[in-house]
Amino acid sequence: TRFSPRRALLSVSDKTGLVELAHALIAKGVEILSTGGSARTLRDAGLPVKEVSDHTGFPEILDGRVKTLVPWIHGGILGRRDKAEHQAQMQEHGIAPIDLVCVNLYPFAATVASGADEEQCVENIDIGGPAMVRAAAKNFASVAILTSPTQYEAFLNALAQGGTTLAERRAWAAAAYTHTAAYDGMIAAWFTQQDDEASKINGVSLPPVLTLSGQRDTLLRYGENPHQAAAFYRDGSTRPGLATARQIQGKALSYNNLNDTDAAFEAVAEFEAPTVVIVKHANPCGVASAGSVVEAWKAALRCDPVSAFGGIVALNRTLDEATAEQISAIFTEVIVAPDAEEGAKAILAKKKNLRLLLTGGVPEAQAPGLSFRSVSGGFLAQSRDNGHVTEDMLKVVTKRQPSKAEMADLLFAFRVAKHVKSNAVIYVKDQATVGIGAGQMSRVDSARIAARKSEDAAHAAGETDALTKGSVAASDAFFPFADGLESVVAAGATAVIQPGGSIRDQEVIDAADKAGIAMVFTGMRHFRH
Ligand code: 93A
Repeated sequence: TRFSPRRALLSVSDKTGLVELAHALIAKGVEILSTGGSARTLRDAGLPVKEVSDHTGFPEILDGRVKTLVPWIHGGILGRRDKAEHQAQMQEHGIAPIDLVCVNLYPFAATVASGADEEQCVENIDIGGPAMVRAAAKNFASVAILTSPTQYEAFLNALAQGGTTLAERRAWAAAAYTHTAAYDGMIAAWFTQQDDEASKINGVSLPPVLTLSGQRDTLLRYGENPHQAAAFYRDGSTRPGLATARQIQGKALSYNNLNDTDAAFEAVAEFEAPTVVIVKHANPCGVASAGSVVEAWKAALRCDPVSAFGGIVALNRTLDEATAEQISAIFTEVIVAPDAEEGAKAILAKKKNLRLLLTGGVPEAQAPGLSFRSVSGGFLAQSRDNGHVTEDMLKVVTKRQPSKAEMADLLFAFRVAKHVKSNAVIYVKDQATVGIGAGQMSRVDSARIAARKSEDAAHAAGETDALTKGSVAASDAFFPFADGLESVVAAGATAVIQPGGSIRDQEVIDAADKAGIAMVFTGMRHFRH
């Protein structure tokens, strides 16, 4: 059964679409109640509107802190239409039913973001708005609640068809509680940031209460595996990355696609020069920087062309025609880039299944933030790994100093290591990975796997020497014993970068000196699990 409102309360901070909505309601004979600023907007547009204070006979007081927090509003929203006692009590107290509530809240987040002082932020904590939103959502049996201008069109369509359905009102109620929960979450986060000095770790304060909240955006076909369910939830972030990605073409995105795309794009964002990252199963299988994107692609692909098949490719520059041509020569699942030339788009259009995502920018590798992982009984939260090792942080611990070229490759290798699952050992030559060992329980195994993969790559390229010969090596965490170091030396590395900090550092340094290689310590570890 469809339901048409006779009385509506419009009280909005974001006045987008307000006049059009009221106009359509008035045309249907609906009485409009409204608070100060909203009423003014409607009157200015020449629409008949009744101030809430005239309706209730009670003025807006305390600088507007109490506008709608009165029984004549909340009784009108909450009274059950199907209960005679409710109807009788409403009559007795002169409470008229309100069957449409359209409210969006004081712009708390925008006020905080504008750098406003504490008093202004506090004044922008909406109390009456969420109370009405929650009340109307509770009475969804008879009341419609709209919390965003994006819902007006659907509402007006329903009205044109004779009124809103129960299913529609229930869906708006769900959106309403999601809205107020996220709103309170932001306020809680702001308060805890204000006075959480005591629980700061490394200058980052972790809130005592964390509510994960996000708007379900895309339902995905399934999760990591077909027997799992999955969706992408937006957390409101506008940082370049998945949040800003527009899909230009290709099949629908899967859970694994999104996870891998994010990993690839976060990795490519570490580099200033034109860079390409190829990811497979959340690990890079080729990373290279060069003078142009197409050269970077060729060098990245050379590292592990077998794994690159069906991979995810991320660029930190506009995708040009030459690169699009090259990438589309092999089977690729996703390409993500800040932008693409029209010619490049035309080339990819021939590959119907290939997904092209354009984001308008690259992620900020050094931005702060929190990352989460679910565990039984809750979740783990940590500040984002935004660590960025630079040359001035490095300490040369061997007799031999790295050459200038080795130094550049060492830094490159360590930035890649940050994005490879632990234990990570990476070989790099000329700003390109030539061997990546990922996700092993023993660091020696990661070193050996990387070297072996590099031999395969050399073989595929028709070269006789393993690509690791004359390379540099990075390890995401310290070598606990000399054996890991000896294995990268055996692979042909001439310089090594690692955090240092093992109780056996001296053994490892001695082994490096004995082999005549250079080694630098970063003092920063990049575990990634
Ligand atoms: O200050 S409040 O917490 N107290 C109230 O009683 C109240 N009633 C509505 N905020 C209140 N509102 C909010 O005012 C609404 O949520 C809306 O965001 C805003 C609309 O005010 P105006 O119509 O004066 O622009």
